[in-house]
Amino acid sequence: MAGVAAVVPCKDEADRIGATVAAVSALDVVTRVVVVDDGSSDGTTAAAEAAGADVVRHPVNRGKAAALRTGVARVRELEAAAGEAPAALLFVDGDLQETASALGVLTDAVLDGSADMTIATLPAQITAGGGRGLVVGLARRGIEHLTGFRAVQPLSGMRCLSPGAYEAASPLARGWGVETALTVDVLRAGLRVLEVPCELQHRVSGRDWRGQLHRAGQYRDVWLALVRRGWRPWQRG
Ligand SMILES: Nc1nc2c(ncn2[C@@H]2O[C@H](COP(=O)(O)OP(=O)(O)O)[C@@H](O)[C@H]2O)c(=O)[nH]1
Ligand SMILES: [Mg+2]
Repeated sequence: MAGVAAVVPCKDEADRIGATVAAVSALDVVTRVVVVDDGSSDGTTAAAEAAGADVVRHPVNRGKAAALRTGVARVRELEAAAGEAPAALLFVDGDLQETASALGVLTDAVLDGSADMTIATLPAQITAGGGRGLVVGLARRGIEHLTGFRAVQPLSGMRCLSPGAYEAASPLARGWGVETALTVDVLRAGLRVLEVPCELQHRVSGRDWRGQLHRAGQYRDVWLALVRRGWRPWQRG
């Protein structure tokens, strides 16, 4: 595999994206960083470009899965133009800032072929907030029911995928269902998934109305992704 290409989907991260891009770019194995600005209303695009990322912008907000798809298409386009083989993919949330430098441990197992997809598990977060685990519980139960895999942090967005794992998970599930569906689809293709502890800190959604709205949207998308893959949570057993 020809190194690692990072894809950073984000919205309204002008204050954080520069530090995130700098930290990811500094990883030895990372050959390019593509930021997808998903209809931000702040200076996210300018900040990402100033930090040296290749930026693709959605004029209107289309959700995280669409942003990832746009980012991977851009990576493949750049590789084809340069005559390079497809790199492994590193999906990175835009709000990790300097802590994104800890992502190196995610790439090792994919590059040495011992896993097809790695998922970062995060330590306790310094910032306050967070939900009451409803969405996490839903995703964990659904993934376990469909695949037998018990995920510690089923919604973690930091993942490294081999080109084959990405193909197996395509087309990606919509919106916030993308992480849950990635795990189910990669496992169902007979590929290997590994959770790897990673010293990351991100902005945690709060308990205000904005945070609750975010979690309601997450719940809907995770539920849809699981039902579309055959889980019937309303039936027992
Ligand atoms: N593509 C895309 N990314 C988003 C959107 N909203 C948030 N994000 C990004 O998704 C990541 C996680 O979002 P965040 O608000 O931190 O949620 P939390 O970590 O689940 O509490 C961050 O990198 C955000 O910039 C969106 O509408 N579209
Ligand atoms: Mg966050």
